[in-house]
Amino acid sequence: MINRRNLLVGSAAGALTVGAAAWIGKQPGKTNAATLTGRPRLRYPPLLDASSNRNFGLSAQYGMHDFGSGIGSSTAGFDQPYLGPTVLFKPGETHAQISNALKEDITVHWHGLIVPGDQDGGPHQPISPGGKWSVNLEVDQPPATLWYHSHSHRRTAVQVYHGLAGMMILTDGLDKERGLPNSYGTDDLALVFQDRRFGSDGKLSYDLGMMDLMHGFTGEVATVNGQIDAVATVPRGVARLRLLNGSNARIYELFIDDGRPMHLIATDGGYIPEPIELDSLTLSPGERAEVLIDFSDGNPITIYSRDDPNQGPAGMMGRVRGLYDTLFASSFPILSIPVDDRIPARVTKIPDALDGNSIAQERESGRTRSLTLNMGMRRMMRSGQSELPFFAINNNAYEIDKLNFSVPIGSTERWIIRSEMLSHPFHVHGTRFQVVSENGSDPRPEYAGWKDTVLVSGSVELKMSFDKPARPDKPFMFHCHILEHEDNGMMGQFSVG
Ligand SMILES: [Cu+2]
Repeated sequence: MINRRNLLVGSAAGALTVGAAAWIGKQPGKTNAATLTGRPRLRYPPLLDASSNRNFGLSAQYGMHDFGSGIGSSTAGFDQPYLGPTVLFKPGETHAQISNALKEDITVHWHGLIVPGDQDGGPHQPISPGGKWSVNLEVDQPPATLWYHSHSHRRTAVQVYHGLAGMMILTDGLDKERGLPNSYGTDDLALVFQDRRFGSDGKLSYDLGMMDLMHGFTGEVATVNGQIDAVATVPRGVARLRLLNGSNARIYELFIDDGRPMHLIATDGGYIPEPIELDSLTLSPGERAEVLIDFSDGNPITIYSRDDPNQGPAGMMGRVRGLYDTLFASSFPILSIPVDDRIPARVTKIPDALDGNSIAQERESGRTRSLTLNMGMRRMMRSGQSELPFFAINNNAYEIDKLNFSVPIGSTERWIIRSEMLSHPFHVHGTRFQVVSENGSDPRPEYAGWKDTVLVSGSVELKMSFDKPARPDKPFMFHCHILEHEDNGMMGQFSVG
């Protein structure tokens, strides 16, 4: 059953909030290995290796998935009941064939892959029920952890929530030379963090209320790779964690219970020049980070997150829920990782340097664009007195037939993004960017590398180049990655040519 251990704090249900907070406490201590016995082993998505044959297929299907409570939920996935395989591929050309066995349109967007608009898999490339989409991905970017997910017009949130997502690893085969762990599922762990809500029947629930729409849909239960309460094991050495926030809306502020650091080695766009030691790491929806953790002392750890700043006292709901959040806003455990001495350790040292590219752009930026992520309540004439939420960018709610602007190919631009009411993770298709500043200061260390998604809490300044073409009928998207915001209008589109 779902027990207190996996309940997140700050959920909609007050009683659960109190219970979980009482169990979790505000100061996580050290993980006790004895408490981990009997918990399920974490499973990793199957590795779909397309690196040599340069060809892979994914089939969207309905499924029945047990997150670990013993009760099956209706879900969807690629080639399996929930989520999809981890696609391993190399720079160059790779052919992908997607088939859709669902009863509704889906798309497959390659989040972080810098490819032309007609390969991007956005809302203009629906795959109808029973249909197929065949695409040649032309990839010429550095190695990175990416992901794929449905990006259906107004249906992204519900489809991703039910499982239409998976990880991608773009590799150049040189990680051994870099001194990095690269044994998938042993010392190189693919971790998809998602919070989920379960009804009183124990089944997955996506009952979108007004407040869920405003804040984005969050759940009270932490899952990793679609599992509740699972335990990963690592060798007594250095392990690499590929972290993907595949949640619809939850922002994680991750830290390790015994205070040991995480060594950041890669951001959305791949390796940074040298590891950065972090005590905590913010990961908003859509973002990825690769970290190394040193387990050579043999002690188990638990990865925790602080509560979502958008849901707690700092968020809008804080003013309404007030007291509960102030008293109980806290942390919750996501994943415990004990050491298994039987697994041989290959890497025992954090490398001093990586060969990541500096993010300083050589090219001078031309045009500056200012984009404000708008949200609020609007009185609807037709519904009488009731107010309904609205979402937009620069006061334009997304319209699939309307191009917001065109960018000349080969140009470099400065984008100033501002957020309203909440923190919003901002994602741009078809490019990668440098975070020049956050609220006028140097960006947080997590933004030291190339990014395609950035959390905007106030304002950020980004610099990006546009080298991939996108026709007006297959444009690139820019949007909030809180999926309920995206689906309801906090999105725009542009062509490059
Ligand atoms: Cu948003």
